[in-house]
Amino acid sequence: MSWNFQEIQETIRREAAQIADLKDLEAFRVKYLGRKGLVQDIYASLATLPHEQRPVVGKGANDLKNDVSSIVEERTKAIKARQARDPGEDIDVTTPGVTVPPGHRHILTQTVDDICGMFERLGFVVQEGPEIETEFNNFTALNIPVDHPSRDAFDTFYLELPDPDRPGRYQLLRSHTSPAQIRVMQKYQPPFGVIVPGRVYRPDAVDASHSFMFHQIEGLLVNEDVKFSDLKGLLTVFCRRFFGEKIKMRFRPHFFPFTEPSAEVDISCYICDGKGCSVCRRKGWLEIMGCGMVHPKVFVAAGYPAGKYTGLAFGLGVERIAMLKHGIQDIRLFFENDVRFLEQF
Ligand code: 2U9
Repeated sequence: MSWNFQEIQETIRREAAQIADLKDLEAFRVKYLGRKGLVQDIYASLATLPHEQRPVVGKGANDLKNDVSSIVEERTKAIKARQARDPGEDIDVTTPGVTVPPGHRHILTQTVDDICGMFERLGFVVQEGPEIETEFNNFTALNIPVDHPSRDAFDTFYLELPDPDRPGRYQLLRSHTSPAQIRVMQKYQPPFGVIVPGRVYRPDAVDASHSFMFHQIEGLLVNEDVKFSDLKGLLTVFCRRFFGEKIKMRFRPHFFPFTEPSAEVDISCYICDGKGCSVCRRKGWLEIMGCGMVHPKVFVAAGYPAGKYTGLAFGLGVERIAMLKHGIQDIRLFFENDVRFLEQF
C-alpha cells in the first residue's frame, strides 16, 4: 500500500475550507483522526511495508495527525467565538416559539383614553404638564389664597427644590392638573380647548377611597363669548356618551376658588335608575365631576387682558369614575398590580 501524502494534504486543506459549523468539524476530525480514520489506516499499513519505507510513511502519518489536530483546534475556537458574537446563526428555526400572551392597557389608562378620546372628538386637544410644579402655577394663579389650608405643608407635598422664579419658595407635587392649563394660557392665545389628564398628589392617609396619588382629567375652553350654557351642553353630551343616553343630570351650586360660578355635576344612578341603592347610598344620584366658569382673576394671573375672555372648566377624578363604572370597591386595587384584578378589564 502506498500513500500520496501531498494529495492527502491538499484534500485536507480543501475540506477544511468547507467546514461551516461544529457538526462539519467533528465529521472532519473523525474522518482523519477517528478509530477507523485515515491516520489509523496508515499506521496499520506500516507492518505491511518494506522496512526502508516505514520511517517515511510513519513521519507522514504523524505530520498528518498534527496538521488535522491543529486545524480542528483552530476552527473550534473560531466557530465558538462566532457563535458567541451572533448566537442567531445557529438557531434551530424549526423549534416552536415561546408564546407571549397579549397584554392590555391598565383599566385607568383605558378610562383616561376613553374620556380624552370623547373630548378630542369634540375638538379638544390633549395637553399634559409636569408633575413637579411651582406654588404660583398650582395655587396663586388659580386664585387659591396664601392662607388657604391646602397650601399647608401637611396638605401638599413640598419638595426640597427651590423655585427658580421665586427666591425662598419651594416647588411641589401638583395637587391638581390645573397648573398645566396655566402653562397653556401663558403660551397660547384663545380660542382653544384643552383636555389635560395626569397624576396628582395629596398627602391623604390611604384607605378604600383615598390615595396619596390619583389621576385627574381637567378641561378648559377659552374664547371671547363662552357661556354657562356651553358648559352645561358640553358636559351633558359627555355624560350621555360615557354613562349612557338614558341618564339624567343635575348641576348643584358649589364653590371652587378658580371658577365662578361653580357647580358639582351629578348623574342619576345608572344602577337603580335614581330609585336609591347601595352604590348611590340611597340618594339616587352619583357625584361625578366639578365645573364652572373660569374666575376672571385666573385669566389676569395667566397674562390675558382683563375682561376680554370667558372660559369653561371642569375636572374629574379618574379612579372615582372607573370605580363607579365598573363597581370597584377599593381604590388600592388600581395600584397593587395584581393581574387577577387587572385582567378583568
Ligand atoms: C384653570 C381654570 C379652572 C378645573 C376644575 C373642578 C372644577 C373639579 C375636582 C373633581 C374631582 C378635582 O379630582 S377631583 O378631586 N375638580 O371639581 N376642576 S373646575 O378648573 C380650572 C382649571 C384650570 C386654569
